[in-house]
Amino acid sequence: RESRAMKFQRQHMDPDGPNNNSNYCNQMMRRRHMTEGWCKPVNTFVHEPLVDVQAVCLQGNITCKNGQPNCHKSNSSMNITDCHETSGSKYPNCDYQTSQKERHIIVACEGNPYVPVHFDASV
Ligand code: PAX
Repeated sequence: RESRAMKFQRQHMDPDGPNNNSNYCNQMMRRRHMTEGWCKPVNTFVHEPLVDVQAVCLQGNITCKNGQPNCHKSNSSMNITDCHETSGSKYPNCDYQTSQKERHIIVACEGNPYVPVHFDASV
């Protein structure tokens, strides 16, 4: 079955994106299987090389939103796209607003190797 590390990559990594169109989130949320069974309400895609996102696990250690101690904030800002479900979205017709940003990302890391498994926030 899919590991937590692989699930993070499926849900949050798009190094070659974004494709610069307002339909990005509608396409990607579906293509990456986040509109099956429900519409995932908020999801961020990171447009940086995987090695650079994995390296965040070695950067500033902070407390996560849930109180766990395994979050890390990127030293640099990164190119990201936030996908937010619109008010008119209704499963199975999941509809998203696409917003491109440059932000520091905060991820939770686990395991050996110590790699990203959860996207906590962007700041
Ligand atoms: P997840 O299910 O929250 O975490 P996500 O990051 O894609 O998925 P499994 O076995 O899958 O249940 N894990 C942790 N979770 C939270 N906090 C810590 N410290 C932690 N350490 C390990 C994926 C797995 O990581 C494990 C956790 O147990 C899961 O294991 O955000 C909800 C979703 O929205 C995304 C991020 C979350 O999805 P919430 O409620 O935390 O705010 N999301 C949210 C986003 O992509 N972008 C955003 O800006 C925000 C705010």
